[in-house]
Amino acid sequence: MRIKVFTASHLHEALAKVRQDMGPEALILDRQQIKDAGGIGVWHVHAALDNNSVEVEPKSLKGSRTKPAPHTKDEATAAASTHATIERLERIVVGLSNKESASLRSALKSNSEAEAFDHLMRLGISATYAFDMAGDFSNRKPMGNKTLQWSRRINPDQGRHTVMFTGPSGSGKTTLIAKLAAHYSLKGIRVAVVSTDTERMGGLDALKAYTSTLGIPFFPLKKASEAENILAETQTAQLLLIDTEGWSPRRDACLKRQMVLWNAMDCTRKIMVIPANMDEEDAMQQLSHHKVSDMTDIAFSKLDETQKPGKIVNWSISARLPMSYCSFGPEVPEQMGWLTAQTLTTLLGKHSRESTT
Ligand SMILES: Nc1nc2c(ncn2[C@@H]2O[C@H](COP(=O)(O)OP(=O)(O)OP(=O)(O)O)[C@@H](O)[C@H]2O)c(=O)[nH]1
Ligand SMILES: [Mg+2]
Repeated sequence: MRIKVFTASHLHEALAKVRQDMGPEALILDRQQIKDAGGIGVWHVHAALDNNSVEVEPKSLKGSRTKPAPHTKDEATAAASTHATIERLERIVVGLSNKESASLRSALKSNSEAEAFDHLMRLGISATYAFDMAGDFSNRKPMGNKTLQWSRRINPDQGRHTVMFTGPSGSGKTTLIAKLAAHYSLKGIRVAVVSTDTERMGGLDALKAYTSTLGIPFFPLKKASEAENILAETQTAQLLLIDTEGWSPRRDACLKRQMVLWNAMDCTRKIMVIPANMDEEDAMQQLSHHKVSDMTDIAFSKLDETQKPGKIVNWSISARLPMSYCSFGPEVPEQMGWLTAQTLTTLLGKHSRESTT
């Protein structure tokens, strides 16, 4: 673990330095304002980064993994002491995160910013991001937070796009593809749909029905060797949408098999679909999987089924994936949009109004 102290005259400047140097995974251990020799307050922020945490251990393995037996009494004592230290650090981190929210709130410039901060926290946004966003949100301005990334809109009018959607089982991939296929084909764009969800019973049925209603070509892709033919048959399509089997980092074999098919299709975009009603930590675990590094965007479904839509901010920042589509209902082709700084402000504003009425 790397621990470093960052100093600046304002708290938000010191936090910006932390994020710039250590990235969004940095853990804020402590912060305090210290007066220098001239009586001027300087913020000192202690931050830590675990350099080894490339992948989060799957929850199911936590505690269940057989620990290698210590060989000697000294090793056993050292292991027990490490375990005690980790437990103590975990308790400190929980305490610090409460302290962190309070100290961030007190560093905001006005009451309306503090109220905005409270709203954003209630909607599930992490304290540091809520702090960064409070100013814009209190003025109902588009979220200008530098750590938030927005994807470039997909514009099939300006050249062919091959867009693949992946994500946990039941996350809403097929529904989103059906919405997009309907939306673009009704606008006169030539759309074709491919699905790699060929192993599961009924995996192809919903898309087959949607595409036949819309009169759109549909191709199941079972083996990578079939990709060349499908690409040739769909070469006049301006938008090629690819549906995939739901995956989990715990089912690596399925993921490996799927990736061979994705790679054969030469995708211009690979979009991870996460349902907004998913448990925050479970989604973080999915997003921490190294295969996610292949993705280009993140999309969110089921925004209508959560009281904490702010989770999408934490997920997008921590996975370093720019926000793209969102879906807020099961209806095809409606209830879908593109997330921008403005639409995020509107979405979070709508929720804050709803929760106060
Ligand atoms: N309320 C709500 N329901 C949705 C939304 N998107 C999808 N659903 C519903 O969620 C369920 C699963 O959606 P699918 O599109 O089949 O999800 P999937 O990711 O393709 O699922 P698998 O292929 O099984 O991995 C269906 O009942 C959809 O109607 C949404 O934005 N809001
Ligand atoms: Mg599906």
